[in-house]
Amino acid sequence: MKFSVITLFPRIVEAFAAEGLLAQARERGLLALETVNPRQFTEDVHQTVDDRTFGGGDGMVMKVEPLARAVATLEPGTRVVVLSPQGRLWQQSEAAAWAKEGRPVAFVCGRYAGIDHRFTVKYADDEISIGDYVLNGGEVAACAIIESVARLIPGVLGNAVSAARDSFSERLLECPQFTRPREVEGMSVPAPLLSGHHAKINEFENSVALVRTALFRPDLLSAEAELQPAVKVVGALNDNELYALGLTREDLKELQ
Ligand code: 6GU
Repeated sequence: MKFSVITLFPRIVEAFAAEGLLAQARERGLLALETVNPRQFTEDVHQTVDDRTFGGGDGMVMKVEPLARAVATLEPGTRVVVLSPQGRLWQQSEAAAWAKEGRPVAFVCGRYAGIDHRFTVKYADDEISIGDYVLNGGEVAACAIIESVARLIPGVLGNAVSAARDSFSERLLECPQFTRPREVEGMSVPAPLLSGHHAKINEFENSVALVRTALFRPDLLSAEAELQPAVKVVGALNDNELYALGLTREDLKELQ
């Protein structure tokens, strides 16, 4: 799958994609990444990519023409996505759909006070945000979206099971994980995880996932979610096991 990033700061994105699983995926030909700098497509000696806003607002706005010329270099059929805090909120379900479809994507990264809206109207298929906070530009958002899609492309992750089990694929927060030793600083690995009994481990992990989601991300929980059996399973732990999960008896009481 091919990703293009149209950005005034290509080194941010190139450094990001030169490490870890993304770098490996590129070496193996599972994904391609290019950056395009709109400054290459300016025609004046100052290589101007931005200008003052009409209406007298603060800050500079990115001009249409250099961005339009950058878009003209893309492979035909590329999905053009403007990144801005005004966009639709990025979601795991969409990451999965893009990875499945495999259509090339180009991200247009705004800087300064944003992009002349006529570029978005004419050239963008989509406008996306990664959350309700403001970044200095779209580069970090492009990196986040690329990583969320790339890890769902078959072969990018070593272990195919791990993507399916992650948070949000099942629409719940994941159960925390532990390794040796069993006891550390007054916290104990919960006994059900040591039982070696798969059905029991599953029931326990699902219960913890449900309880943690109810406490920390109630917005993700459906109205039909059966919370009380999960609260009972987690409530059966001793204090040191509960501590290891970052939970208290008071947390559980709140859910009853
Ligand atoms: Cl996509 N861009 C900027 N500048 N800020 C953001 C964002 C994008 N998503 C959340 N905040």
